[in-house]
Amino acid sequence: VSALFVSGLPAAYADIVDDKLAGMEAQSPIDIRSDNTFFGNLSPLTFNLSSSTTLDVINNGSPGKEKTVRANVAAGAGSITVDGDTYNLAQFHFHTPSEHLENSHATPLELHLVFSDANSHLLVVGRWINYGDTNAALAPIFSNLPQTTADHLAVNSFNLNSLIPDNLESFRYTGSLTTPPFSEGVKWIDLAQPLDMSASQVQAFQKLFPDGDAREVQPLNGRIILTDVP
Ligand code: BO1
Ligand code: ZN
Repeated sequence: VSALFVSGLPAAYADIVDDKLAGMEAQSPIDIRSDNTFFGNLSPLTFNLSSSTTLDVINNGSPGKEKTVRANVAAGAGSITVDGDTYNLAQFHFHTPSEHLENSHATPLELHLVFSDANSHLLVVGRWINYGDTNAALAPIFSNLPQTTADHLAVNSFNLNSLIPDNLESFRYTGSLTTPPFSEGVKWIDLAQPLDMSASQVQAFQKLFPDGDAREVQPLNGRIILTDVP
């Protein structure tokens, strides 16, 4: 069925139609609510992250493309193992406001850590960012954000462990990239424990993307969200 010819389409479908993605039905981000999550024992997450990696930070602000500040990490800098599969960290980046909603509420920012396995299957670890104390680990990035797509910021020693909480409770579901080409089959692990940043750090990012760079939430279409948050 081509959604392009369906009238009265729910608003949530609008950007799928715009992007001629009719037929793709397992998209991200989503609204994670207590009434659409199922509690259970989830398989353990094993992060193996460098405490001192180099970052190449770019501003990928081209309209119609992935619009964010992205930190490319050195090869071998990090991995996650889950359900017997190991995925290597390729990059992390941010969205404002958060793309995933928590009980229909956005937070000021969301972190995405993008991992890829030997077969190029993608797994994204998401983490909500709230207003709080200055985030010292992220200060070298947020105090020197690349202002244009021509800018590169080199960070020579970044502790990737600073991005991951001790408490690894999460929400897990299968979705898509949130930017073109919106490819599906992406494993999403949204950590329940938020990260804190100061208002001025958040503001520095929002200045780069005044209209935000978050995609609207997408329909679940029968998918389930699993959680081990009590
Ligand atoms: S997101 O986390 O859903 N916002 C997201 C959006 C786009 C990508 C990744 C995550 N793009 C993909 C590219 C792949 C590349 C991978 C890692 O990023 O489509 O070709 O390997 O950089
Ligand atoms: Zn993202």
